[in-house]
Amino acid sequence: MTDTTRPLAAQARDILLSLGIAADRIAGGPLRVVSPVDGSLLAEAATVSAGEARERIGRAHDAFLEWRSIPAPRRGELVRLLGEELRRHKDALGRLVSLEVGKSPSEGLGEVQEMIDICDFAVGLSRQLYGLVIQSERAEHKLTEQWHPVGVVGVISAFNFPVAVWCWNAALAFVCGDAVVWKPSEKTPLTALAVQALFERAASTFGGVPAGLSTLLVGGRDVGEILVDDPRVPVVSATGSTRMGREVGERLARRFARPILELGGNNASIVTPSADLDLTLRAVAFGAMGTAGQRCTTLRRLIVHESVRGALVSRLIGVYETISVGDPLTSDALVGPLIDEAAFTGMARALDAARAVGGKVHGGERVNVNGPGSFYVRPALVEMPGQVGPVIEETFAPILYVLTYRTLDEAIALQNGVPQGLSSSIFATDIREIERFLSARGSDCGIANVNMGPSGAEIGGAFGGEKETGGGRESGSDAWKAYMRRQTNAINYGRTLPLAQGVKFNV
Ligand code: UN1
Repeated sequence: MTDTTRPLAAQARDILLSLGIAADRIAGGPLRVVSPVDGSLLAEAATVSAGEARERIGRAHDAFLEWRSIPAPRRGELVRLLGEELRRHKDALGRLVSLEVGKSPSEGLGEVQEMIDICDFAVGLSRQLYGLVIQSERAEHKLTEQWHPVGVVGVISAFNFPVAVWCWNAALAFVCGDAVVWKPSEKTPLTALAVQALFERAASTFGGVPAGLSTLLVGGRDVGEILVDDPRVPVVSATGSTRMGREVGERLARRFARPILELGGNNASIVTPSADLDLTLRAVAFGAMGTAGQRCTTLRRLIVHESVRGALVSRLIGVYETISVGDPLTSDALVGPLIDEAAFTGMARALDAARAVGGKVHGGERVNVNGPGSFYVRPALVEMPGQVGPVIEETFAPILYVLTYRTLDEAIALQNGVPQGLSSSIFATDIREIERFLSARGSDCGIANVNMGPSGAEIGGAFGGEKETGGGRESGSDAWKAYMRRQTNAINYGRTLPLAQGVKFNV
């Protein structure tokens, strides 16, 4: 168990060294890793050079060439062992997530649980990478469709889910027969080092895993670009801002590589007259303020029917005024720190922009918890005159804009009237309103929930969204197909050669 009375850097170091990470990987390197909890320096991580990055991608490619021939259920065994390591080290890794990202202990552990869940899912999947048998139009012919490993999968992950999102991608990629090269956020290399160490433990228990099957590239943007541009990487899964994703997507398109993009969200909930307001209040609180508003799926817009607006907003203001903001490691505060000063500046700028167009801001001020090096805020509730100004942008901070509607059509138009399309939800007990929201004319998002907020998805469903969210799908359902290549086979088992579409070609 980690000694939680030690300074944060010592705790992080204890965890990393106990997992077998060499001390020189986390000291004296060029990448300064700061804890958002108190602004203290956690480590100075080593980074890879451009040459090393290319060499590691090459090794990952070699590993793929071997791994693709291992039977998929056997590949699943490696992922099962990874899940075992994650179970065994759940407390330590969860703690490291809290140290590096500032999540509450419960959310840090929840992130590791999400990894375990996707490992379990992938193990089952390793026996279910089903193809198809298709009826042929020709006599004594058969059409089949099968799925093959695709190659090296590049994963570029964001700070807010520093390890779970890697696992969504990697657990599927490994059972699909691919190698994985991971470029974690520059803000969170320590959790990435820890996960890579756990993978290596699983690999050594498995025995005979080709070297380089899972490869970590700690570094900056330049390293990310090398990964995105390398022709040996046919699939790149990137999570982050729309600006980053547009660049990645364009670069991948130039070389016809496959993108899996999970970019900005600007998620809304519609609160209808039939909503259960007690449940709505609790769901809105978690959706908008959980993880200090730093989830892709965070609730950012509340679209409330005029008949319930007064009652709901006054209760919400009460919750916003009293919600506990504090050190996630030493208190049981529900709202921890923002990741850094830039996040705080972005929040302040959005609130100014909201005021400038007539928004009424409740909360949003900085709270001094652990001195000037860390950035804690009281979450902001902003009553807006309409969907204008900063409301159509994603600000990665706990700001909830409140809008009012009269008809459900109007509410859905507001919900869909932003460039992003990740997640959405409706609070209602009227089945017509619920089904209308879920219908083809309803929410345009990749995720549409009922009587819960837009965040906190389970791994079993496909995760991702439309429009500027990037269109990628990760995690459950049939998201695995993006990590394989599809092959159509036409097989003639007769002695004649009938041509498709009845074409004649007699030589
Ligand atoms: C993200 O914020 O990038 O649905 C992922 C959720 C989490 C994952 C969020 N399971 O909120």
